Amino acid sequence: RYSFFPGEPRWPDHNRDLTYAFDPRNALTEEVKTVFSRAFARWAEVTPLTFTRVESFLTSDISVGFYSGDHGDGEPFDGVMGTLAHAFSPPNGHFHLDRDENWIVSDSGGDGFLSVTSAVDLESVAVHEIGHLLGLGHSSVQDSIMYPTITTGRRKADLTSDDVEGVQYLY
Ligand code: TQI
Ligand code: ZN
Ligand code: ZN
Repeated sequence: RYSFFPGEPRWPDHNRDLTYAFDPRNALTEEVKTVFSRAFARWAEVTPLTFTRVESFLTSDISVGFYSGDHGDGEPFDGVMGTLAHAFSPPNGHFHLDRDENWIVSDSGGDGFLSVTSAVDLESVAVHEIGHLLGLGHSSVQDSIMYPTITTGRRKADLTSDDVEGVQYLY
């Protein structure tokens, strides 16, 4: 079953139209940014929340960036595999990804299977981390997005009823 962070933090009622921005230092391609917009859209579909991409990285509610190793928040990344990404509970909004992973950036077609043992599907990780950004902890339901394991090379980006029930409890 779904879980929450201690104290059940969530985005406040007056801030349900959330903005997100990418770290301009990453110079991400539109293809990569589109993967994130698809991931946000999955959560927007089942909640009253909206997610709008803005340019100003410093004032957006949610900030997304790829970093290597120690990047200044006391939770350094560790190179290929191990920690892939982290996101903090509301209303922090920081969403960091390990720049050193072999990220699979795929379009919406196909099932995203790739037989590379160290490749990780970006959209799957983004959907999971956005769950944390919204206040969800880990789930005990194996197929859920918030279940704390991921299979390398595999896409798992569809919300399950467990994820939906969890986020709808909060919003
Ligand atoms: N990063 C962990 C995660 O996002 C960080 C973490 C550990 C965490 N415990 C937590 C975050 C408790 C919030 C609350 O779960 S990770 C997965 C998994 C990671 C893991 O890099 O290990 C995904 C990132 F395990 F679910 F597959 C993305 Cl999808
Ligand atoms: Zn970080
Ligand atoms: Zn997690």
